[in-house]
Amino acid sequence: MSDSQGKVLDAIVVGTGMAGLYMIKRLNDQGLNIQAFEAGSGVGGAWFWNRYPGCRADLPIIEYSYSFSKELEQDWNWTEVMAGQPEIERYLNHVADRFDLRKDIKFDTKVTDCLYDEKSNLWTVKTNKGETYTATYCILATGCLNEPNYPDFKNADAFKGDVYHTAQWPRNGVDLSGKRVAIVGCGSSGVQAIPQIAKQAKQLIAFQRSPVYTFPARNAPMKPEFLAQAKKDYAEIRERQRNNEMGIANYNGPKKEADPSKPAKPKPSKKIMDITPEQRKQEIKDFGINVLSQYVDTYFNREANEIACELYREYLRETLEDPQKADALSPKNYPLHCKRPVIDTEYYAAFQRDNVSIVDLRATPVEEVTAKGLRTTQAEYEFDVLIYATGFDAMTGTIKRLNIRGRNNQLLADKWKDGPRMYMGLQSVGFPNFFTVTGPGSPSVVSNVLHSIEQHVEWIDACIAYLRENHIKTIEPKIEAEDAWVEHVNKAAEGSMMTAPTCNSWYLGTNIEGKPRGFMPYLAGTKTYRQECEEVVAKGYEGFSLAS
Ligand code: N01
Repeated sequence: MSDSQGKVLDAIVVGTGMAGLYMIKRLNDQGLNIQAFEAGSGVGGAWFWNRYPGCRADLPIIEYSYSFSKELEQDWNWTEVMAGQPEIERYLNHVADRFDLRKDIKFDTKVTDCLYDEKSNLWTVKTNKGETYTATYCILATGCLNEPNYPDFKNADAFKGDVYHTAQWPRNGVDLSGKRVAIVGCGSSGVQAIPQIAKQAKQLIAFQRSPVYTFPARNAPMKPEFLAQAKKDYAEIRERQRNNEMGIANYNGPKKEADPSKPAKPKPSKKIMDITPEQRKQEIKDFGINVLSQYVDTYFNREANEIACELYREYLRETLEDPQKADALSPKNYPLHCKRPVIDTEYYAAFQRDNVSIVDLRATPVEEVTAKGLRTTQAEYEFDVLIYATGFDAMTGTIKRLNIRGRNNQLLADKWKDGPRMYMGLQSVGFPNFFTVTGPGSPSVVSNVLHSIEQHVEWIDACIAYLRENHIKTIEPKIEAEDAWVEHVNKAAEGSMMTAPTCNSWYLGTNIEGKPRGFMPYLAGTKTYRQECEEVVAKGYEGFSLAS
């Protein structure tokens, strides 16, 4: 059992999205003999698969880009403030070429099994191509949002038209012009896709179960002078990211000295509870609806949150001409900040168009898929194309579908049947030398995920270097450390709107039928988490067993 040359590899990397690419680069720099596998035909991970119309970053791209290469930062010229999928995919291809990473990647190859052998301390990895590889370290860089979720509709295969999922969009695109299109799901993907599809399609019906709180993205073409300044300021931007719990610098150009001759620029209040109802409305007028997402008390105080929710609904009633559409699009039964923030470009404007309608699945649920469309409890809707924007079996879906077996042949999916159990989101007891990049129990998706990816990759890379230098054969968490970490992760999420009893989300796993409810990412923040990771190392890999 070996790679094609008959050697035992040092490491195997599964997945070549943002995490996998950087992992390959770091391991190459260490001089390791590695092999990476990619199910897609190109690099990019989420940015390879999610190529639906309107797909773009939800953070300013200056901050959602690699920081590991100063030269890359200087050379790459972003064209939009919040870059779209094509540009990000181009960037990741550039990264793969620039750092010569493709030579280590097998494309169109799915890993099926990762099997640990206790006698040799090696991992055997099998692929859908019938190949078998053996390595000392196995690193999953499969991303948190990878396994598409399809609704369990009755007669799901009955529809005779074309069916797509936003997370598996065809590489050559889809021409929707003149078509009658239906989209199921109005989360981040649906919210981005709907305005773009509405412009092409003859008719668009949005089948919506839960309306979202969404805020304008404020994307714009990148101004050359802003980019030039950001390039000068990158060191400071990265430092500010490291000092922020979300990994976000909120960079807005260089800090300007206050001009004492001019009145200070007004700022919104910090807390919604500190201002009167009239002031709240005035602040929405002055700063835009986004202001509601910025009041700090709305994150933990239910009363403050409900005030913001009601103001949001009022804003919808004022924005949308059709009161029925306004009502259908109004989130009612769960708090703001429960789900991942959604940002949009002209989402509500799309619903003002005559060719766009909405079906409220809370009032009239889907009964079945038919040959011509979808039947709800109220009517049968006919269309030519059905698009699922129904999200992902997030964080654990891909990992649990792999045949990952550790000590005593234990299946990782079995160990995680009641929820993921990891130490620091990096390793799981019983699976020595097996790492996940941004695994459950790390900040990952509740932070600027690329910032978290870089931190995790660097930690894993340094850990492997340490093991090799010190002739340590295996690293694996201690059970008491793992148990304590799971408890610590649960505690960190307590009291947050993300774990409110009325909240359902993919963070909690409740979007997938039968998945146990539990908050999977670590909410204490990236700065805190980085310090905790550093402390673990400073104390000789505290919480891990190292075996020589
Ligand atoms: O998935 P979602 P997504 N019948 O789970 C509905 C990232 N992302 O792909 O809320 C009917 O948020 C579901 O309804 P409900 C980002 O992290 C980022 O949109 O479960 N409807 C919901 O409306 C994001 O959070 C960007 O009641 C069903 C929708 O489908 C994450 O990906 C862009 C249903 C799914 O929403 C996931 O976003 C896009 C059913 N059986 C995505 N099942 C950026 O901006 C599900 N739904 C970078």
